[in-house]
Amino acid sequence: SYDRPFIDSLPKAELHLHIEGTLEPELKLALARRNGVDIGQSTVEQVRATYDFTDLTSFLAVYYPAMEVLVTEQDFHDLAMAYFERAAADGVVRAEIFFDPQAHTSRGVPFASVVDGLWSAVQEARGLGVEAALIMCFLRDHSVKSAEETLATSLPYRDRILGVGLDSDERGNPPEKFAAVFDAAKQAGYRLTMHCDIDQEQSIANIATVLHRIGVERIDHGTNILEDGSLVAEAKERGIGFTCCPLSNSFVTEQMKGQEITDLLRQGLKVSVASDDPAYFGGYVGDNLEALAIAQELSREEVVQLARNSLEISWADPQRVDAWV
Ligand code: ES4
Ligand code: ZN
Repeated sequence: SYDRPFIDSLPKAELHLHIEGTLEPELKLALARRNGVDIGQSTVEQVRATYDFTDLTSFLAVYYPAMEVLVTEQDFHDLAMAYFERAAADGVVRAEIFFDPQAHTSRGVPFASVVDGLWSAVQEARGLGVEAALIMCFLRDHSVKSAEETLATSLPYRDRILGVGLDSDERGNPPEKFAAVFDAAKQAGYRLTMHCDIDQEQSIANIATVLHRIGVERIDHGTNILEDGSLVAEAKERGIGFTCCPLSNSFVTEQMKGQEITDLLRQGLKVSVASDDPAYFGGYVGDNLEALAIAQELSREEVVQLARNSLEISWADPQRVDAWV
């Protein structure tokens, strides 16, 4: 292992983690039993065997059905607490976690159950030394109307939700589809980030749109920006944050895209490493940093820079960030 105690010792932020993607097989079985949901498997090995995919489409086809075991406020609390315990062990001092309300409200789970469960875990995480926050993602392969309704439903919970993002299948669902929803979210006081997935047909056009039209502060993934030098210069000038997920990339694209992540880092962009859906992609943030460091033979200074960037591009109180870096 690549000096794992050193990696773990660095204070870091996890900024790209779908909380539903932290559902480990053991917890999935326990929740299925607790809620009387028949998931068709009864051992960890059987569940793990279903976590089998080769691209985004086959991943999402496993990912969304797995959520049927998440029913009650307590389930969302337990899911998030299990994650925060792992995060603390990885040296995560700040966790801004994504959640997908539409993946739950569309199954009849009330928005309040999701947010109340996650929020009580956010508060409990302080006792573990993890300062956490919630980012609500819209599903880009659902309608604009559904996103608008989700935004409206969220407004009474505005003080518990720090920002909004955009995830799920990017193909055919470009950022401009949600431009008006993001304008309204910004008006309501939400911070903005968006996924720009790896190797899309329109990667550069979509990255230009999120920078110029949407006005995001961060881009989730986004390493295809390297294909356009003027966008790289602009992102550097503006201090745009990038949340890159090597282990996820190796599932969804068959490559870690480690060279691209490292190029952007060495050009001075605010690149960070994160874990996306760790229960499915084989590792949490420390595992992602370790995999990238080994593959790219990163120096200790570069690993430190990745951890520092994650804190600097986080949406934590700047005084808290100064104390961590
Ligand atoms: C996701 Cl890997 C990936 N891509 C798009 N949307 C997602 N939501 C959770 N994981
Ligand atoms: Zn993601």
